[in-house]
Amino acid sequence: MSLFSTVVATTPFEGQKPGTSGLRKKVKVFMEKNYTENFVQCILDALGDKLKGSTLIVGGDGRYFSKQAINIIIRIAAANGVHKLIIGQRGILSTPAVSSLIRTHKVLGGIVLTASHNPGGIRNDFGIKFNIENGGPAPDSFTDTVYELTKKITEYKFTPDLDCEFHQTGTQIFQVDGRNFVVEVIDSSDDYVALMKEIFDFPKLRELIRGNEKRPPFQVLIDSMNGVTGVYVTRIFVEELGASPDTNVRRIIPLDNFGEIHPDPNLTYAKDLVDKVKGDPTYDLGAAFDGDGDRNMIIGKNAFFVTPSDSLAVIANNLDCIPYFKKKGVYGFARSMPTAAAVDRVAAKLNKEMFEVPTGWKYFGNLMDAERLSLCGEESFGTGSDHIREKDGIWAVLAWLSIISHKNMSVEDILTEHWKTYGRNYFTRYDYEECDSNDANDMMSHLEQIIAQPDIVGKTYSAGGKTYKVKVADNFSYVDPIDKSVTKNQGIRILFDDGSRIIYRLSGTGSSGATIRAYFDSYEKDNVTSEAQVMLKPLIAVGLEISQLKQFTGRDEPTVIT
Ligand code: VG1
Ligand code: CO
Repeated sequence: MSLFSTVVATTPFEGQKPGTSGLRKKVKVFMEKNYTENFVQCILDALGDKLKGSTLIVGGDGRYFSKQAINIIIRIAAANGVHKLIIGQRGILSTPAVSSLIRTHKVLGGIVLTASHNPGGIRNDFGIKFNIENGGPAPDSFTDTVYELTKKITEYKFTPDLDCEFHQTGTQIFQVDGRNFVVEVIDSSDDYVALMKEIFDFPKLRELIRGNEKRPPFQVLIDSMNGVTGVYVTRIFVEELGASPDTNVRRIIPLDNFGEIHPDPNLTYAKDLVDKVKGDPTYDLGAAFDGDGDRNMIIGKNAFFVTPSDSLAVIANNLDCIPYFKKKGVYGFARSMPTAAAVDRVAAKLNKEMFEVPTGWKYFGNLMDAERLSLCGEESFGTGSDHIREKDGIWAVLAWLSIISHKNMSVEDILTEHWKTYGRNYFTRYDYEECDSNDANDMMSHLEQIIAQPDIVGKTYSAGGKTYKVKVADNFSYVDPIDKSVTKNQGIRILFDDGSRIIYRLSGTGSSGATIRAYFDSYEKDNVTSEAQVMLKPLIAVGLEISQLKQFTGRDEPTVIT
């Protein structure tokens, strides 16, 4: 059947500005007439001449409104001369899987439908993100262009009669405006599973999970939190590695509202998993992922918590346990600025380059493409390597299992050994979610004034019997070593002369109000087995005093502590 596109008149929406990782708003906002259409058209317009005849990957975490959004994307893409869309079956693709598909199929990019760790369902959040040719999140220059286009859009192109199912795998060819338009629906996990099998030693991991004559099965509890990773966990952990579908995995059916939970793998929102592992001493390791599968949380026996900053450092220190790195070699390491500097110590010892970038995975891509960076992470439960250009939750768990199998040690013993070698960076993050935006902005302006004081360097602050002397106070800015692009205002930093740090920034992934993130970290050479919250108490007190957070926001306590 021959189909024809039309041009639909529209008017701009305010606020279609992508944040740290795509555009995130309430589902109801995306449902407004032309809201999603406008944004998708602007993404395609920002691709310029490369768009015509191109192929794009489309998929997401399956949250509420995904299917409607995919139908919109299909009709707009066809009308704009895109040649082919490769769509995950039922619209399901984890964020790491999209990144991998872009790379293996060598296509122009991918549209990822997710608001990641934000809750889903009709009352909650939806999101759209564009990933570029290298498989990574679009850089600021691209998203700035998209945003500018959204402010002046007057029409979008649409193929109203194009009905395309994406429930079954297979290829469909349509005639649109006299051209072939192809939709290939693919299995959501085949490509990703193949990639993981190239990176890790699956027979060895299977032996760990199943046990052998010398050691009992290593008991894991893998929690997909009703997000997209369920599909991949079933394939990899149950089918490939032989984990029990009854006792080793949980919440593995992706639900469009994530079962009304907050699919964010941290001690607050994954408390259910923490309690299960704590309550059952047979479990050796617990892991959880976020809605779109790029984040991970690792806990050991009795729910011994591994902070993401430490997880990154431990993986960096043990890359020789992973066949991929043995084959490919190891370039440098990187972390986002607020991430504690544990990995820096490993880099120094192994004589590797070390980079500190702004918050958000998009800042790692150039370094990876230039073969300067192999492994990186963020304190926000993101860990990944140059196998793709997104953080990768399942990859991180497989990396940990590889280390455990190689060293034949428990999670806690691996950490303790690491701290004894390198010392420990105590770290915590306080989130104050859904603050009033004006209050949060006022507090940030107040902090700007503090760091602008001429006598700030050398100033001392005391609490709980400890005194901290300011060494540096600034608003973090970054020059990309590869393309020299400059990113400013990435967080207020107050660094003290004993190496302790306090950082304040506003979240760029929320969909309403403002979330203040306060990060605290300090380094101890010898005292490595204390409680982080106890160790950091004086620093936190100083941080709250400097920011006057309570006076500005009225908040006594953070909503989430990690
Ligand atoms: C947060 C994290 C950041 C992460 C981003 C996307 O951003 O702090 O480290 O890269 O989420 O993660 P913000 O601006 O809210 O602090 V995901 O898993 O939501 O794509
Ligand atoms: Co995510």
